Formats: sequence, C-alpha cells, structure tokens
Amino acid sequence: MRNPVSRLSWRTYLRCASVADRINRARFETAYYLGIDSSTQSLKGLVIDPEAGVLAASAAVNFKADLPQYNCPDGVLAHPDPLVKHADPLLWLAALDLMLSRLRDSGVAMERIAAVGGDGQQHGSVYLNDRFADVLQGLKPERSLAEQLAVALARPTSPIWMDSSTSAECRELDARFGARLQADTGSPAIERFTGPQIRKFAKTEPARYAQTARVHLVSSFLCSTLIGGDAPIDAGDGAGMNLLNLRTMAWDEAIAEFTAPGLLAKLPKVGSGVAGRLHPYFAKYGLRPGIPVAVWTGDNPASLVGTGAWSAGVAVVSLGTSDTFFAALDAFRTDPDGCGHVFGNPAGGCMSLTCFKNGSLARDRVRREAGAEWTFFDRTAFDLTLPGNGGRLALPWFEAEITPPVLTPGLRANFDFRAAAPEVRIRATVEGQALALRSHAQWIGRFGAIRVTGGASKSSGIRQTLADVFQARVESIAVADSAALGAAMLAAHADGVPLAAMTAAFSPVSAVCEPRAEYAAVYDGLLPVIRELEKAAPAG
Ligand code: XUL
Repeated sequence: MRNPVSRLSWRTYLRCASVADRINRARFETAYYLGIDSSTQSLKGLVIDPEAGVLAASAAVNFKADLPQYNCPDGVLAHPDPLVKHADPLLWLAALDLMLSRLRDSGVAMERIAAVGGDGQQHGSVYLNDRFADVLQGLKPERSLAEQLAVALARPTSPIWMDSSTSAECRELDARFGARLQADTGSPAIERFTGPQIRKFAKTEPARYAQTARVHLVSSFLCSTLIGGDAPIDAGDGAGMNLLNLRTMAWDEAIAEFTAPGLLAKLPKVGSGVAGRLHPYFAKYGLRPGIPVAVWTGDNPASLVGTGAWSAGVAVVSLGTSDTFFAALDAFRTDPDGCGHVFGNPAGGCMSLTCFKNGSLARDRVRREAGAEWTFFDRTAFDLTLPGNGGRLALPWFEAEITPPVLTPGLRANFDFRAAAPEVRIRATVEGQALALRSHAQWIGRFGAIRVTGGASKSSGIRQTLADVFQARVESIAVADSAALGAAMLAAHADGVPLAAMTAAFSPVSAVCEPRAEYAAVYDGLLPVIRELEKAAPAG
C-alpha cells in the first residue's frame, strides 16, 4: 500500500489527518526517498525518512577500489593528451547496479522507498544509438545494466567536465554568437561544456555522430536507465551545455544547429518534476516497480538543495574533486569576467557557480609530495604557520585549470615550493585556493555566512582559512554528502513533500567557524598577489 503522504500534499495531510490517524500511521511505515549522486570518483545512494527527519541508510561505490576493471581510478580514462578527459559510461551503470545491491544488503526496507531522485557530475555526455530506446524498455533483471546497454552506445567513451580539449570549437561558437551566448545561455563558450564537446565529436567523428540518436548528460542517462525510457534534462544541468536558452528555458535552436547538424532532434526534452516510473528491472533490489523517478539534476544544483541554500542569501563552497562556489541568484546576472556560470536552480529560478578543476586531487598530491599525513595536513600545518604565510602562495594546477582558463598545467608558486617545509607548502596551497575562490566569486556577491560541504570541508584548518579569507562565518551541516541529500530531497519534493520542511530537518547548521578580524587586512593585501600568480608560468 502506498504511503498516504505520497499521495496528499504534506500540508493537506497535516490539516486533514486526525491525531489518531497520524499516530496510527506512524506505527506503520513512513515513506523513504532515495537520492543517488553519480560524481566523478564514486557513486553514492542516500535514503531519507522526511517524516522522522532521519537518514535511513546509505551505500557507496568507489571507482578505484570497487570497479578497477573500468580503468577509471579517478573517474577518468588515461589519454596521451592531458587536455582530453573521458570516462567509460558503462562504469556508471556498473556502479549503479553495485550501489543498489549494497543498499539492499544493508538491510534497509527498500520497499518503503516511495520515489527516487538523482544527480550527476555536470557537463559529461553519453552518445546513444537507435537501439537505446528498445534496450531500455526491455531490460532483463538476470543481466547487468552495463552488459545490456553496451550495444546502445554510439560512442564508447564519454567526455567529462575535466576535458579542456575544445578550445577551437569554443572560438567558433564565440565567433558565430559573440556576447549572445553568455547573455542567453548563462555562460560564454566553455571547453568542458557539452555543446563544444558535441561539436568536436561531430567534426572529428562524423560517422559516429551520424549514428547518434540521443545525446544524454550523465544525469539524464542514469535517469533514463531507471525509468527504462528517455528522461528529460533539467535546467540545472542543461545550463551547463551552452545550448539551453535560460530566458525561454528551451533549447536554443540556432545555437544547437550551429553546434552540430541535426542536434536538436538528438537532444532529450527539457523538464522537471517526475521523469517517469521505475522500470521492473530494479525490483531485484527490492525497489517497487512503478514508483516515481524525479528528473535528475547536476551535482552542484543538487548540492544547492542539500545544503539548504536553494533560496537567495546563503553561499556554498563545495570542496570535492572540483572546488565550487555557488549561490541561488535573486535575479539573472552573468559574470563580467566570463569565468562563472548561471544554471537553473532546481527549486526555481537560477543559481550562480564558479568552478575550479584542481580541487581534492590536487590537495592530495600536495600532501603526498610533502610526505604528510592527513592529520598533519588538517591541523598541524596550520598551527606551525601564520595566516598569510609571509606572502607565500601556490596554485596547485596539476591539471589545466578552468578558473581562470589556463591550458598549461603545472603548479604555480611565488617562492621555492619544492624546497619549502611541508607546513609552508600546505598553507600556501590552501590559502591560494581560498583566495582564488574569493577573487573569482566576487561577481556572485559578498556573504556574511558561507556553508561548506564536500570531503575537504571536514578539515578545521581549511574551514578557518576560508572564514579568515572571506571574513565570513563558515557553517557546516551534518550531512557531508549534500548532493545525494539534495537528490533525495528532490525525489521527496516530486512526491509532494515541501522542500522547506526537509531543509529544516536535514540541513541545520551543525558547527560554525568564526572569521578572525585581525587577519582581514592580510588577505585583502593578498588578493592582487593571487591574480598576478595566475599569470605566472608553471614552477619547473
Ligand atoms: C561544474 C563542474 C564540476 C562538475 C563535477 O561546472 O564542472 O563541479 O559538476 O563535480
């Protein structure tokens, strides 16, 4: 029997239900909602119980540890050109199967899940041939998703957000559309965005492009798999394609046709709310076939929801494989520097975002090369050095950077990085990243409070540095995995549960780090220094 809350709106239920009804119901089952986050290095599932305000279960799959046979340890296939970053799309399907089996084996009551939502790393694209629709519809539980969908790929690999190899295509789009591209799609032509990636594919592999019946994002590809049909792309993820007109919230026909011939017909619909009903394939994990599946979004828009920042006034710093700064926008506004983006906000309206490619993998490399343990990185390094680091700063651009767009990888530093003590290298890196975040997020606005999320937000040294650099209160929320949480909340929302009630239950501030006013001038003085360092050549 379906949960009554799934059918009635939350408010109507509370108004109509007698106390006896409610007590009675609580004795039976409350509805659970599953959020799935398909990120760069892992795939996670989180089950929430909104009525009780608790997390019911979680499961995760790490690509390096759990699926080494796909050769994407950090989520990327090896390639001789450092600007080319592709992944195997079958990896994401294998991870979905494995995560769901782990969730089932955790003992959680899968049958209580009333709807599923999800999000994916943004910009990555999957190219499907004309067998896709039939294969999806006829999914057989006795075979894995990866095995069955392999024949539906028109292109064996998927370019992901880390790819920087489409500068030529970006220049062509700029030459054709000029300032209109940013004014209407929220971003100028950007290397990792899906439009330039599709254009490069159509130019370099015209035969495979011709065999492509559908181009999906990572998010809409996995959502399609869940419903066994073609899922829409939402405006949160769709805006990362240089193809969605944010003024009309529809594909921009002229831009799509210039990007690649016949592209409009290969794109799924733009949509929100419920994408479709869960395919019977997933009954093998104990899920009820036919429950609603919400339209998936991008990991950053999902995180905006999960951190409770979906209404204007709160900014978020997410420290993951990429570092991002984002906030809900009160009005459509673009970055005058051209580095930042406007995406759709899954809760309505738009959000702003600035993204840095060299996030957690770069921090880990600095730590490893300094011979330091994480405990030293998180705490001791910050006790041994003073804020400002005597003016020594570093930008750990081991990969070509996105913000600002710099194609020549290599660490930049204004001192002899390799000869310096581990604690000096660590502070130089963390302060360099924090100053770059502040400098490139200025167009988004000044905020008295910033919410942090992502793995590195657990570090007290990093949180204090952010508080001092931004001179803002840095707030943590209890759930580190804010994208999966946001995806679960969006599933519940599509099933009638109000977002505000869930935000109060799941995203309260659990810890605060106050800024130290005595360091304000130090970091104001370092802002121009970091801008200069961005222009420097790699340190040997
Ligand atoms: C955002 C971006 C990354 C990816 C991976 O524009 O490229 O944050 O979404 O997390």
